Amino acid sequence: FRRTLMTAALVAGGLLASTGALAQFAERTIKFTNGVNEDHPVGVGVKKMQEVLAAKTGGKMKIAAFWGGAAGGDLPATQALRAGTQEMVCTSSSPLVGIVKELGAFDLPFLFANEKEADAVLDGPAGEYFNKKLEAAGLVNLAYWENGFRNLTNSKKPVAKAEDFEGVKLRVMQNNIFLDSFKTLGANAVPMAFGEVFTALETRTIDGQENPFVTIETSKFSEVQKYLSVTRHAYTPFLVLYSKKLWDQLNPQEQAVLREAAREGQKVQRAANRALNEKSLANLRKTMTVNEVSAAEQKRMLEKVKPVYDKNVPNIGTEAVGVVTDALKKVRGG
Ligand code: TK8
Repeated sequence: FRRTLMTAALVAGGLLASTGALAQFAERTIKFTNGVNEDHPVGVGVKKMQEVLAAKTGGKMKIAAFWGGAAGGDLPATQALRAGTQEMVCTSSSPLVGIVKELGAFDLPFLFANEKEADAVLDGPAGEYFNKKLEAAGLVNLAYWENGFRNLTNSKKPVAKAEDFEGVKLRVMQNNIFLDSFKTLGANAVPMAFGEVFTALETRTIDGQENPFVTIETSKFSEVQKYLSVTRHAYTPFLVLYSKKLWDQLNPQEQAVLREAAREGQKVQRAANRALNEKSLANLRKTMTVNEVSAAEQKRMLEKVKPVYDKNVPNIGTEAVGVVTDALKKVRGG
């Protein structure tokens, strides 16, 4: 009997403690937008965030997610975050170079060789360096998630060597380094928001685009593209951003639980993305003509875009590029 009483007292105490803790959280519905569809692994990451928030705040903090660009593109959403009219966006780093020029470091072609390098750079002090720059621009980066290594699709021909870019009208992100890179490779590169890409491909306004396998599949570009060339020319991370203006209105407990949720989300999002990568490629093979680009040809492409480095590194900032290349040296054991 004493034991039961004690247990009851402990349970009551625990409940009280957790009710007390819950009082720290206000009822909030956080608007989260992004350009990919819900079946992209970003969906897995957001679901995890929702679960963590539900468990830790007793359902008080919620995320309302909008998919497929239904609530607008990444760049306007990011501006809404800066203005304090929207809480969250998951966006590629690339369209944000007009806001934080240092992010251009991630757009330099053939910078990362594999996911291990990307994780080491992004989750270490280098990632922190960019987080500080983002914060100064009104954006709190809760975590780096993964879009993946980018590959080329087009409706005209297999691209196996640098010369094959000639005559391909290619959508690039709204990013001067991508624009320069693909122009230098010989393509007719046109900047365009992600939300316009499917229709532009379908109507043949453009011949091609470049994105990771999983994004190509989940955004259904494979339905309107014939050739997939495995170039792996860039790894542009996803940023999971929160409006600094609105962040500053949260209390430390709310901030901590959001950071935790984004980190938990990162684990499952990256794992899902990597598990899906090969599966997506296999699915794309069913309808597309796939060619691998040899290491030697990737190297020739890199040599051809060398002037893009020379021209853009000063604009990005030698400090920012140095932060990334130093971190890369470290992970490469140099
Ligand atoms: C999704 C975008 C997209 C990006 C692009 O919102 O624009 O090509 O790679 O995946 O962030």
